[in-house]
Amino acid sequence: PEAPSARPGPTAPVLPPCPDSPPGLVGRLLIEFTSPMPLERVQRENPGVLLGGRYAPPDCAPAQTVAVIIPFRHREHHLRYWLHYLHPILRRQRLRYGVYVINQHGEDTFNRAKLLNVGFLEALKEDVSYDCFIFSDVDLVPMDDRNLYRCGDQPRHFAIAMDKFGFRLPYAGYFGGVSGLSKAQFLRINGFPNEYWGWGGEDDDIFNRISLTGMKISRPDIRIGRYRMIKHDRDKHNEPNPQRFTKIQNTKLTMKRDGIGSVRYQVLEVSRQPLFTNITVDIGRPP
Ligand code: UD2
Ligand code: MN
Repeated sequence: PEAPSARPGPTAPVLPPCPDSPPGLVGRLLIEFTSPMPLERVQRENPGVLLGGRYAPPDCAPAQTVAVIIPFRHREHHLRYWLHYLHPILRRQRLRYGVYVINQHGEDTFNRAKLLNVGFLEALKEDVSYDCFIFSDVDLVPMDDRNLYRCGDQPRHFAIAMDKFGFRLPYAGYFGGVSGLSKAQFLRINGFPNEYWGWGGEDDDIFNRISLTGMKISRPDIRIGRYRMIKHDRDKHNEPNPQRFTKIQNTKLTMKRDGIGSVRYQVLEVSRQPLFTNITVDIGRPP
């Protein structure tokens, strides 16, 4: 007798695990920011992305679920380029991911690291299964899709060779731009500092937290970790923070009390857009 033919059952099919090195990557990419990028076009070109900027590969099960967190205020034209370039890259990388734009409400001094802390907590409220967090400036686009946006056994620094720094690491302890930590790694350093208002220093404080807890930064090959930054002037209300030099001397003392365990904020709006989730938040102002 013939074996009964396989019929689709009531449950979803079990997908095979996604391969460690995704097939279908293209390597070096041409990245340019010349003509403006209409959001309608980006939406049209990314039909597989679900409401809120969620995506999962149709053909395999990824090992991790990645929340991409973007600190944001008044950079809509940068965000459109970011979405245009990153969605196809993340899709080719076979990631299960969501994109969260953490938009600082009001015109008080900008606070990048505090917004990233908010992003960590709010992404987990959207989906408890996030176990990898990629923190990305809105103006940074990778020039090579082999730079995989996943977490590993050490915190990862992705943006190591930027055009604005001549495609070199500006200094050994540099951790700015785009970085990634697993949930466990993030909690181990008590998250990021909330007390860096204005430009600078917060990335060095995060580097200190990682070193002080005995972890080591992992980085891609210098030929792969290449980035373009969209050229911009310094924003209003994000002046260089004059306290940054003394603050980064004191990470060891401050990291226990200032971090994910002490972040206070108020969510004003969560709005699920076609290509990202926008979370507008009141994070207060410097004391
Ligand atoms: C560098 C680092 C950045 C951070 C910063 C110091 C690079 C490529 N990046 O960026 O990671 O450490 O120095 O704080 O070296 N933003 C807004 N609206 C604003 C201000 C900032 O959306 O009004 C966001 C946006 O995502 C931006 C990011 O904050 O990309 C960093 O600010 P920036 O681009 O002005 O600073 P930059 O390029 O010197
Ligand atoms: Mn920038």
